[in-house]
Amino acid sequence: MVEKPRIILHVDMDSFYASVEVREHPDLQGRPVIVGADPKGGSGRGVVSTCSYEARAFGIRSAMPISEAYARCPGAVYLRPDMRLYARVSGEVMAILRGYAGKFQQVSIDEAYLDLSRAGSLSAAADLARSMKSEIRRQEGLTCSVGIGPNKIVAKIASDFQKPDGLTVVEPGRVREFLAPLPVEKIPGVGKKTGAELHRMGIATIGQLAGCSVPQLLASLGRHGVALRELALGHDDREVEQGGAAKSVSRETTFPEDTDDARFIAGVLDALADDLWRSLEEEGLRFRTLTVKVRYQGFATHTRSRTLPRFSSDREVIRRLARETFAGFPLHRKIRLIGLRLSALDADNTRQTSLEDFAP
Ligand code: TTP
Ligand code: MG
Repeated sequence: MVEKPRIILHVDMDSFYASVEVREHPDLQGRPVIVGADPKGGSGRGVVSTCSYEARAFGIRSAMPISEAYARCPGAVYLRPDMRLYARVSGEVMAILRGYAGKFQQVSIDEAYLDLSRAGSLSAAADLARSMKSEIRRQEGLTCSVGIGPNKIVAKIASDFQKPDGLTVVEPGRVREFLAPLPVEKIPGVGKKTGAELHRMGIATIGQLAGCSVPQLLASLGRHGVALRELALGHDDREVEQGGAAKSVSRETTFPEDTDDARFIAGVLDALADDLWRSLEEEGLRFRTLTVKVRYQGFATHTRSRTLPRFSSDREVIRRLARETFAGFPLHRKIRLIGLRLSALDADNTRQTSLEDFAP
Protein backbone atom coordinates (compact mmCIF):
# COMPACT_ATOMS: atom_id res chain seq x y z
CA MET A 1 0.00 0.00 0.00
CA VAL A 2 1.28 3.48 -0.84
CA GLU A 3 1.53 5.62 2.27
CA LYS A 4 -0.62 8.75 2.19
CA PRO A 5 1.42 11.95 2.04
CA ARG A 6 1.61 13.84 5.32
CA ILE A 7 -0.02 17.26 5.60
CA ILE A 8 2.27 19.68 7.44
CA LEU A 9 1.40 23.28 8.24
CA HIS A 10 3.83 26.04 9.16
CA VAL A 11 2.60 29.29 10.66
CA ASP A 12 4.65 32.45 11.16
CA MET A 13 3.35 35.70 12.63
CA ASP A 14 3.70 38.81 10.44
CA SER A 15 6.28 41.41 11.58
CA PHE A 16 5.65 40.00 15.02
CA TYR A 17 7.13 42.46 17.56
CA ALA A 18 6.08 45.44 15.43
CA SER A 19 2.53 44.12 14.95
CA VAL A 20 2.14 43.61 18.70
CA GLU A 21 3.29 47.21 19.28
CA VAL A 22 0.80 48.52 16.71
CA ARG A 23 -1.95 46.50 18.37
CA GLU A 24 -1.04 48.04 21.75
CA HIS A 25 -0.80 51.55 20.26
CA PRO A 26 -3.42 51.80 17.47
CA ASP A 27 -2.26 55.33 16.56
CA LEU A 28 0.83 53.65 15.04
CA GLN A 29 -1.33 51.86 12.45
CA GLY A 30 -0.06 52.50 8.92
CA ARG A 31 3.24 54.08 10.07
CA PRO A 32 6.75 52.72 9.68
CA VAL A 33 7.45 51.16 13.09
CA ILE A 34 10.93 49.89 13.95
CA VAL A 35 11.57 47.76 17.03
CA GLY A 36 15.19 47.53 18.10
CA ALA A 37 18.09 49.47 19.58
CA ASP A 38 17.88 53.20 20.31
CA PRO A 39 18.86 55.05 17.08
CA LYS A 40 20.17 58.03 19.11
CA GLY A 41 19.59 60.42 16.25
CA GLY A 42 21.60 58.23 13.88
CA SER A 43 24.63 57.51 16.06
CA GLY A 44 23.12 54.56 17.96
CA ARG A 45 24.77 51.16 17.96
CA GLY A 46 22.86 47.88 17.87
CA VAL A 47 20.40 46.54 15.34
CA VAL A 48 16.81 46.37 14.15
CA SER A 49 14.88 43.46 15.72
CA THR A 50 12.05 43.80 13.25
CA CYS A 51 9.92 46.44 11.59
CA SER A 52 6.44 46.93 10.19
CA TYR A 53 5.80 46.32 6.50
CA GLU A 54 5.50 50.11 6.06
CA ALA A 55 9.13 50.37 7.25
CA ARG A 56 10.18 47.52 4.96
CA ALA A 57 9.18 49.73 2.01
CA PHE A 58 12.26 51.83 2.95
CA GLY A 59 14.46 48.74 2.64
CA ILE A 60 14.71 48.30 6.40
CA ARG A 61 15.17 44.70 7.61
CA SER A 62 15.81 42.65 10.76
CA ALA A 63 19.47 42.66 11.89
CA MET A 64 20.28 45.87 9.95
CA PRO A 65 22.33 48.40 11.98
CA ILE A 66 19.89 50.79 13.63
CA SER A 67 21.99 53.71 12.32
CA GLU A 68 21.34 52.54 8.75
CA ALA A 69 17.61 52.22 9.46
CA TYR A 70 17.68 55.77 10.79
CA ALA A 71 19.44 57.03 7.69
CA ARG A 72 16.78 55.37 5.53
CA CYS A 73 13.80 56.58 7.53
CA PRO A 74 14.47 59.14 10.27
CA GLY A 75 10.73 59.80 10.59
CA ALA A 76 9.86 56.23 11.59
CA VAL A 77 8.60 55.33 15.07
CA TYR A 78 11.51 53.73 16.98
CA LEU A 79 10.66 51.45 19.91
CA ARG A 80 12.74 49.38 22.34
CA PRO A 81 11.67 45.71 22.48
CA ASP A 82 9.26 44.72 25.24
CA MET A 83 10.12 41.00 25.45
CA ARG A 84 7.77 40.31 28.32
CA LEU A 85 4.82 41.52 26.25
CA TYR A 86 5.85 39.59 23.11
CA ALA A 87 6.41 36.40 25.13
CA ARG A 88 2.94 36.69 26.66
CA VAL A 89 1.26 37.29 23.29
CA SER A 90 3.27 34.43 21.80
CA GLY A 91 1.99 32.12 24.53
CA GLU A 92 -1.60 33.10 23.73
CA VAL A 93 -1.13 32.58 19.99
CA MET A 94 0.53 29.20 20.54
CA ALA A 95 -2.33 28.13 22.81
CA ILE A 96 -4.78 28.84 19.96
CA LEU A 97 -2.66 26.91 17.44
CA ARG A 98 -2.17 23.96 19.78
CA GLY A 99 -5.93 23.45 19.73
CA TYR A 100 -5.85 22.66 16.00
CA ALA A 101 -3.49 19.72 15.89
CA GLY A 102 -2.66 16.49 17.59
CA LYS A 103 0.99 17.15 16.88
CA PHE A 104 2.22 20.67 17.48
CA GLN A 105 5.77 22.06 17.65
CA GLN A 106 6.64 25.63 18.50
CA VAL A 107 9.98 26.49 16.89
CA SER A 108 10.49 30.13 17.82
CA ILE A 109 8.64 32.98 19.49
CA ASP A 110 6.42 33.46 16.44
CA GLU A 111 6.38 30.22 14.44
CA ALA A 112 5.14 26.66 14.79
CA TYR A 113 4.56 23.46 12.85
CA LEU A 114 1.35 21.44 13.00
CA ASP A 115 0.84 17.94 11.63
CA LEU A 116 -2.62 18.04 10.03
CA SER A 117 -2.43 14.65 8.30
CA ARG A 118 -5.55 13.60 10.15
CA ALA A 119 -7.55 16.32 8.36
CA GLY A 120 -7.48 13.84 5.46
CA SER A 121 -7.18 16.27 2.54
CA LEU A 122 -5.40 19.47 1.58
CA SER A 123 -8.68 21.33 1.24
CA ALA A 124 -9.76 20.30 4.75
CA ALA A 125 -6.33 21.44 6.03
CA ALA A 126 -6.73 24.77 4.21
CA ASP A 127 -10.12 25.25 5.90
CA LEU A 128 -8.47 24.67 9.28
CA ALA A 129 -5.78 27.21 8.34
CA ARG A 130 -8.42 29.81 7.50
CA SER A 131 -10.18 29.31 10.79
CA MET A 132 -6.95 29.50 12.82
CA LYS A 133 -6.03 32.70 11.00
CA SER A 134 -9.37 34.27 11.77
CA GLU A 135 -9.28 33.13 15.39
CA ILE A 136 -5.84 34.72 15.85
CA ARG A 137 -7.06 37.89 14.17
CA ARG A 138 -10.22 38.05 16.28
CA GLN A 139 -8.69 37.11 19.63
CA GLU A 140 -5.24 38.66 19.32
CA GLY A 141 -5.72 41.37 16.68
CA LEU A 142 -2.76 39.95 14.73
CA THR A 143 -2.16 38.46 11.29
CA CYS A 144 -0.02 35.48 10.40
CA SER A 145 1.05 33.65 7.27
CA VAL A 146 0.54 29.95 6.73
CA GLY A 147 2.12 27.39 4.44
CA ILE A 148 0.82 23.87 3.87
CA GLY A 149 2.81 21.11 2.20
CA PRO A 150 3.84 17.46 2.42
CA ASN A 151 6.71 18.18 4.85
CA LYS A 152 8.35 20.82 7.03
CA ILE A 153 10.63 22.43 4.46
CA VAL A 154 7.87 22.92 1.91
CA ALA A 155 5.44 24.23 4.55
CA LYS A 156 8.08 26.63 5.90
CA ILE A 157 8.97 28.06 2.50
CA ALA A 158 5.27 28.27 1.60
CA SER A 159 4.42 30.29 4.72
CA ASP A 160 6.91 32.93 3.59
CA PHE A 161 5.61 32.96 0.02
CA GLN A 162 2.71 35.39 0.39
CA LYS A 163 3.52 37.44 3.48
CA PRO A 164 1.78 39.21 5.15
CA ASP A 165 -1.54 37.51 5.90
CA GLY A 166 -0.86 34.76 3.36
CA LEU A 167 -2.05 31.20 2.88
CA THR A 168 -0.12 29.04 0.42
CA VAL A 169 -0.94 25.40 -0.23
CA VAL A 170 1.57 23.27 -2.15
CA GLU A 171 0.28 19.97 -3.51
CA PRO A 172 2.73 17.05 -3.22
CA GLY A 173 2.94 16.76 -7.02
CA ARG A 174 3.86 20.43 -7.39
CA VAL A 175 6.69 20.73 -4.90
CA ARG A 176 9.54 20.91 -7.43
CA GLU A 177 7.70 23.40 -9.61
CA PHE A 178 6.90 25.60 -6.58
CA LEU A 179 10.46 25.60 -5.21
CA ALA A 180 12.46 25.80 -8.45
CA PRO A 181 12.21 29.55 -9.25
CA LEU A 182 12.77 30.74 -5.65
CA PRO A 183 16.16 32.18 -4.59
CA VAL A 184 18.38 29.74 -2.66
CA GLU A 185 18.29 32.13 0.31
CA LYS A 186 14.71 30.98 0.96
CA ILE A 187 16.09 27.68 2.27
CA PRO A 188 16.65 27.92 6.02
CA GLY A 189 20.34 27.24 6.60
CA VAL A 190 21.47 29.23 3.58
CA GLY A 191 22.95 32.27 5.24
CA LYS A 192 25.29 34.91 3.88
CA LYS A 193 28.34 32.63 3.66
CA THR A 194 26.66 29.61 2.07
CA GLY A 195 24.63 31.88 -0.20
CA ALA A 196 27.79 33.59 -1.46
CA GLU A 197 29.47 30.21 -2.10
CA LEU A 198 26.42 28.95 -4.02
CA HIS A 199 26.32 32.11 -6.13
CA ARG A 200 30.04 31.71 -6.83
CA MET A 201 29.13 28.25 -8.22
CA GLY A 202 26.48 29.88 -10.42
CA ILE A 203 23.61 28.64 -8.26
CA ALA A 204 21.01 31.34 -7.61
CA THR A 205 17.72 29.43 -7.48
CA ILE A 206 16.49 26.41 -5.55
CA GLY A 207 15.93 24.64 -8.87
CA GLN A 208 19.60 25.10 -9.79
CA LEU A 209 20.65 23.74 -6.40
CA ALA A 210 18.37 20.71 -6.87
CA GLY A 211 20.01 20.05 -10.24
CA CYS A 212 23.58 20.37 -8.95
CA SER A 213 25.70 17.21 -8.73
CA VAL A 214 26.47 15.70 -5.33
CA PRO A 215 30.26 15.52 -5.88
CA GLN A 216 30.34 19.20 -6.86
CA LEU A 217 28.43 20.19 -3.70
CA LEU A 218 30.58 17.93 -1.53
CA ALA A 219 33.71 19.56 -2.91
CA SER A 220 32.58 23.10 -2.24
CA LEU A 221 30.28 22.91 0.79
CA GLY A 222 30.81 19.44 2.23
CA ARG A 223 27.93 17.50 3.74
CA HIS A 224 26.01 20.69 4.47
CA GLY A 225 25.80 21.25 0.71
CA VAL A 226 24.36 17.78 0.15
CA ALA A 227 21.80 18.29 2.93
CA LEU A 228 20.76 21.59 1.33
CA ARG A 229 20.32 19.84 -2.01
CA GLU A 230 17.90 17.38 -0.38
CA LEU A 231 15.85 20.33 0.90
CA ALA A 232 16.01 21.95 -2.55
CA LEU A 233 14.53 18.75 -3.95
CA GLY A 234 11.70 19.15 -1.43
CA HIS A 235 12.80 16.07 0.53
CA ASP A 236 12.38 16.32 4.28
CA ASP A 237 11.30 13.51 6.59
CA ARG A 238 11.63 15.38 9.90
CA GLU A 239 8.56 14.81 12.07
CA VAL A 240 6.59 17.49 13.86
CA GLU A 241 7.91 16.92 17.37
CA GLN A 242 5.37 17.37 20.08
CA GLY A 243 6.69 19.55 22.89
CA GLY A 244 9.58 20.62 20.72
CA ALA A 245 10.50 23.57 22.91
CA ALA A 246 14.09 23.74 24.10
CA LYS A 247 14.89 21.40 26.98
CA SER A 248 17.67 23.64 28.17
CA VAL A 249 19.52 26.78 27.17
CA SER A 250 23.22 27.24 27.77
CA ARG A 251 26.14 29.58 27.16
CA GLU A 252 29.81 29.22 27.89
CA THR A 253 32.93 31.18 27.39
CA THR A 254 36.62 30.28 27.26
CA PHE A 255 38.84 32.98 28.69
CA PRO A 256 41.63 34.40 26.53
CA GLU A 257 43.95 33.40 29.41
CA ASP A 258 43.38 31.14 32.40
CA THR A 259 42.34 33.31 35.32
CA ASP A 260 41.52 33.39 39.03
CA ASP A 261 40.49 37.05 39.04
CA ALA A 262 37.24 36.89 41.02
CA ARG A 263 35.93 40.26 39.83
CA PHE A 264 36.55 39.43 36.21
CA ILE A 265 34.85 36.04 36.59
CA ALA A 266 31.85 37.64 38.36
CA GLY A 267 31.45 40.01 35.39
CA VAL A 268 31.54 37.13 32.92
CA LEU A 269 29.00 35.19 34.97
CA ASP A 270 26.66 38.21 34.90
CA ALA A 271 27.04 38.53 31.13
CA LEU A 272 26.29 34.81 30.61
CA ALA A 273 23.30 35.10 32.96
CA ASP A 274 21.96 38.09 31.01
CA ASP A 275 22.38 36.23 27.73
CA LEU A 276 20.42 33.26 29.05
CA TRP A 277 17.77 35.56 30.47
CA ARG A 278 17.34 37.06 27.00
CA SER A 279 16.93 33.59 25.45
CA LEU A 280 14.26 32.73 28.02
CA GLU A 281 12.41 35.95 27.26
CA GLU A 282 12.59 35.36 23.54
CA GLU A 283 11.18 31.86 23.84
CA GLY A 284 8.63 32.76 26.52
CA LEU A 285 10.18 30.21 28.91
CA ARG A 286 10.86 29.95 32.63
CA PHE A 287 13.40 27.77 34.42
CA ARG A 288 13.90 25.99 37.71
CA THR A 289 17.41 24.53 37.49
CA LEU A 290 20.67 26.36 36.94
CA THR A 291 23.98 24.60 36.35
CA VAL A 292 27.43 26.16 36.46
CA LYS A 293 30.25 24.43 34.61
CA VAL A 294 33.86 25.19 35.42
CA ARG A 295 36.86 23.95 33.47
CA TYR A 296 40.14 24.42 35.30
CA GLN A 297 43.57 24.90 33.87
CA GLY A 298 44.55 21.47 32.56
CA PHE A 299 40.97 20.70 31.43
CA ALA A 300 39.42 19.05 34.52
CA THR A 301 35.72 19.98 34.23
CA HIS A 302 33.14 20.11 37.03
CA THR A 303 29.48 21.11 37.28
CA ARG A 304 27.20 22.16 40.12
CA SER A 305 23.42 22.65 39.96
CA ARG A 306 20.77 24.36 42.06
CA THR A 307 17.01 24.04 41.68
CA LEU A 308 14.50 26.73 42.66
CA PRO A 309 11.27 25.92 44.50
CA ARG A 310 9.29 27.60 41.71
CA PHE A 311 9.78 28.64 38.09
CA SER A 312 11.44 31.95 37.37
CA SER A 313 12.48 34.07 34.42
CA ASP A 314 13.83 36.94 36.49
CA ARG A 315 17.19 38.35 35.44
CA GLU A 316 18.34 39.08 38.99
CA VAL A 317 17.38 35.60 40.16
CA ILE A 318 19.53 34.07 37.40
CA ARG A 319 22.48 36.34 38.19
CA ARG A 320 22.32 35.69 41.91
CA LEU A 321 21.82 31.94 41.60
CA ALA A 322 24.78 31.78 39.18
CA ARG A 323 27.06 33.64 41.59
CA GLU A 324 25.97 31.57 44.58
CA THR A 325 26.41 28.30 42.71
CA PHE A 326 29.81 29.40 41.45
CA ALA A 327 30.84 30.23 45.02
CA GLY A 328 30.68 26.48 45.77
CA PHE A 329 33.66 25.76 43.48
CA PRO A 330 37.13 25.69 45.02
CA LEU A 331 39.52 28.21 43.46
CA HIS A 332 42.62 26.07 43.93
CA ARG A 333 43.59 26.45 40.30
CA LYS A 334 43.06 29.01 37.55
CA ILE A 335 39.94 28.71 35.43
CA ARG A 336 39.92 28.19 31.70
CA LEU A 337 36.20 28.11 30.85
CA ILE A 338 32.96 28.92 32.54
CA GLY A 339 29.46 27.91 31.41
CA LEU A 340 25.87 28.37 32.54
CA ARG A 341 22.85 26.24 31.73
CA LEU A 342 19.17 26.70 32.57
CA SER A 343 17.03 23.57 32.49
CA ALA A 344 13.70 22.24 33.79
CA LEU A 345 12.12 24.78 31.44
CA ASP A 346 8.45 25.51 31.24
CA ALA A 347 6.42 27.65 28.89
CA ASP A 348 3.36 28.20 30.98
CA ASN A 349 2.42 31.00 33.29
CA THR A 350 3.09 29.35 36.62
CA ARG A 351 3.58 31.63 39.57
CA GLN A 352 7.09 32.98 39.46
CA THR A 353 9.95 32.99 41.87
CA SER A 354 10.71 36.64 42.47
CA LEU A 355 13.66 38.15 44.30
CA GLU A 356 11.50 38.38 47.45
CA ASP A 357 11.02 34.61 47.45
CA PHE A 358 14.72 34.11 47.10
CA ALA A 359 15.39 33.61 50.78
CA PRO A 360 19.12 33.55 51.48
P1 TTP B 1 10.58 36.68 12.00
O1 TTP B 1 9.39 35.79 11.91
O2 TTP B 1 11.80 36.29 11.24
O3 TTP B 1 10.20 38.14 11.50
P2 TTP B 1 8.87 38.97 11.70
O4 TTP B 1 7.80 38.15 12.36
O5 TTP B 1 9.20 40.25 12.40
O6 TTP B 1 8.47 39.34 10.22
P3 TTP B 1 7.86 38.38 9.08
O7 TTP B 1 6.52 38.97 8.75
O8 TTP B 1 8.83 38.47 7.96
O9 TTP B 1 7.77 37.00 9.68
O10 TTP B 1 11.02 36.87 13.49
C1 TTP B 1 10.09 36.90 14.56
C2 TTP B 1 10.52 37.91 15.60
O11 TTP B 1 11.83 37.61 16.05
C3 TTP B 1 10.59 39.32 15.07
O12 TTP B 1 9.34 39.99 15.13
C4 TTP B 1 11.64 39.95 15.93
C5 TTP B 1 12.56 38.81 16.31
N1 TTP B 1 13.79 38.88 15.50
C6 TTP B 1 14.89 39.55 16.03
O13 TTP B 1 14.84 40.04 17.15
N2 TTP B 1 16.02 39.63 15.26
C7 TTP B 1 16.11 39.11 13.99
O14 TTP B 1 17.15 39.22 13.32
C8 TTP B 1 14.97 38.40 13.46
C9 TTP B 1 15.01 37.81 12.08
C10 TTP B 1 13.84 38.33 14.26
MG1 MG C 1 7.39 36.25 11.69
